[in-house]
Amino acid sequence: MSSAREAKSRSVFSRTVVVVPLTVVATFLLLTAARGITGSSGARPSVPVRELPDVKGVETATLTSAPLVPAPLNRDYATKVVVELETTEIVRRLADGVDYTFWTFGDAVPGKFIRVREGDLVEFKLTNSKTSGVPHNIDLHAVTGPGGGAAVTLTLPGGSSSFSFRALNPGLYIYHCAVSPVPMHVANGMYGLIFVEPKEGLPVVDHEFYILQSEFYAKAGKPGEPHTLDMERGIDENPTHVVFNGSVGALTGDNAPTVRVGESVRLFVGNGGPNLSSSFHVIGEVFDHVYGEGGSEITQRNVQTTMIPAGGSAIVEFRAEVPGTLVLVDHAIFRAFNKGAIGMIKVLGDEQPAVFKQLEGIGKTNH
Ligand SMILES: [Cu+2]
Repeated sequence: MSSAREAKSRSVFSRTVVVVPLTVVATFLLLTAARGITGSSGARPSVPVRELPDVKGVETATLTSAPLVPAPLNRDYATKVVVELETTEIVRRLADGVDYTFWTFGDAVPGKFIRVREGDLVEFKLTNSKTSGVPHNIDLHAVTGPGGGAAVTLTLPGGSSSFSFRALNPGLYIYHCAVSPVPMHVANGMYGLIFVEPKEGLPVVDHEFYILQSEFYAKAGKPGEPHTLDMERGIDENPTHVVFNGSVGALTGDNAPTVRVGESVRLFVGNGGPNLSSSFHVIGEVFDHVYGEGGSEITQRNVQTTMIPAGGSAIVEFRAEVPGTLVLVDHAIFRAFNKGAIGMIKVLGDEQPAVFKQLEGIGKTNH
């Protein structure tokens, strides 16, 4: 046999040896995957069919500006909830020496926090200030329906629109403007959070706070005029500022919320983007619970840093065990120390040396 034929023969042989086991493995994997889908009983799991509960009464939603959260609803029935929100265009401080022309929901960046209950019939009324320069609308990620509501809420300056939706899925959802060009409306500050409280409620905590990360792409105007959006920086995903609650320092110093040692804390955290994902971390704490991606279940315990995608959220819970200043950061750390993504929660109370105690050294605790 020539060396060429020998080589061909070896090649055919080795291919046979390899191909047969691969076929067996592939068949095994397919069967295993099929069993995984159908379950051991063989019945296919179903996407839930949601019952629509009876709607009793009507109430107007209480809306809050960050870092405040509306109180838990404590209702055991569904109701009709009226939500009224106005879009505006206002000039406000973004950072020291940087005023910016924000586009807002409710004169606030982030927009007002909305809290409804699973099963509620939400009647949403959007108005656009007559001082606005452009139309706005709203896409609530909690909405099951065209555009999350954006398809039916295009609202001219001085106009209004309304629609209703059922809060079918519990969880924490971003809302945002979706008028073209969408990135411009989002980059100018048009986002907020709506929480659809599970019908059984969440565990009672001592404090709930509203935290939203977003980034800005600011371009200086003419002397004396506010900064506006730099579209090129936006396209390049190169922000000038990354912030919690709409401006540099919105959650630091005198703006930092205060809790006491031993109290439990829940943070409703959103990421308005428009581009960056957040590596959300609290320096000096561990999240006892994370409701991953803002869903309605605790998906992880004992977490250091949780990823929050642009247009997404997370709920985190912890107990403040020792006094000091907790520091909220995007742990993509240049954003924190060079672009503004720092917030604080002050924990007041007695030292807890059984948990934390300085033994020796020149450092000191930060409270
Ligand atoms: Cu808009």
